[in-house]
Amino acid sequence: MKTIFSELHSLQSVETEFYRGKWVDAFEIPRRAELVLAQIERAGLGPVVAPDSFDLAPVLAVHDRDFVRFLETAWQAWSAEVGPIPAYPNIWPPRRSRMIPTRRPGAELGRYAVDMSSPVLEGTWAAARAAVDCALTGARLIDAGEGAAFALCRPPGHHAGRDYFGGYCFLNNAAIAAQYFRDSGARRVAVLDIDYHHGNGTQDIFYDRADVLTVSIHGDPVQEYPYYIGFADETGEGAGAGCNLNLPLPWGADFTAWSAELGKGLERIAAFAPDRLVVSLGVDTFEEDPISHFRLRSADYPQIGRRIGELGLPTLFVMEGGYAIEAIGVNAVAVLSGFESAGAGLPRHLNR
Ligand code: OKP
Ligand code: ZN
Repeated sequence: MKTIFSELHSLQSVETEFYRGKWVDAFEIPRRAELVLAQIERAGLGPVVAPDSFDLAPVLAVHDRDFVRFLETAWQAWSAEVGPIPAYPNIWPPRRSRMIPTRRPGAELGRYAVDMSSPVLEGTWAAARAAVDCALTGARLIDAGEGAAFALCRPPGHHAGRDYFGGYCFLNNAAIAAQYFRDSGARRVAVLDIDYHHGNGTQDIFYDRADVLTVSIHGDPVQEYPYYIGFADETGEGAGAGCNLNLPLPWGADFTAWSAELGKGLERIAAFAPDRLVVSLGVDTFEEDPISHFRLRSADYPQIGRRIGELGLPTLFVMEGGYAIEAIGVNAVAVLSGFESAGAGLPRHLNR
């Protein structure tokens, strides 16, 4: 399958992050994407192509206009006042505050940020836009007949909601691609999120909709980020009732446990009979991941891909997390190769 990749990802780069009360070496670093790219080439997965440029319409089909305006202008506003240093929130709106619009840079940051993991830098907007372009180009390739594509997105996206950012995410690449599929004629789209962390942004964006099924397998929010959302009793609301499936697992879950949840997720997706599948592909489920607590091994990842491939759906993989730097490439590409080994991902005209 084709990989869509932009060098602009490297514009989102910090040395340190605030983790458990300390500034430590950053986990979400440009080298992550470089190592996935290197493994794609080593494994001969397929061509690596640059993204097309899309206008803001597909972004605004998912995200709030004022939030997008904020992200686009935040660096300019912050650096003009504070200087050329990373913009971190240090204040958040209290509950029941009236959310009176503010253009004070620090106050606006806290209004839209949910945590301190995603500083706004000079190149953040360009990097986030490029990641969206990768996802949308992948979606476009699939609409044009490819059976699968891999959007090597960085920064990741699944924690970004309609009007908030955090968890290393700014724009929700997977959700934007899912909505693009809807707008290009897919009647139903499923999003399967296999990152270690709950895909809270994606869930939130589609929570009241019957046309997009969201399924996430993740660390139980009782123990794990994002803490406030991702519980099994969150099943969708309104027209979307029954169209969200959360499959939380406790710290220490191994592949046997994880695999059983994948089975439930795949079964739900098959019953939903979507026209397109988007996979939020995180490999922070790996046993050596430095910020996560599942116990998957490298040998497990091809099986995950194979089982997703057995759905036989046109599938867009979108890169999310994975912080065990030495294994991220091997594990991510193993999912994609496993998917192809199921006979999935061939151009659709060869299947018909
Ligand atoms: C992004 B992705 C927990 C700190 C968590 C943010 C994690 C974001 C993960 N003590 N920091 O889903 O891989
Ligand atoms: Zn994650």
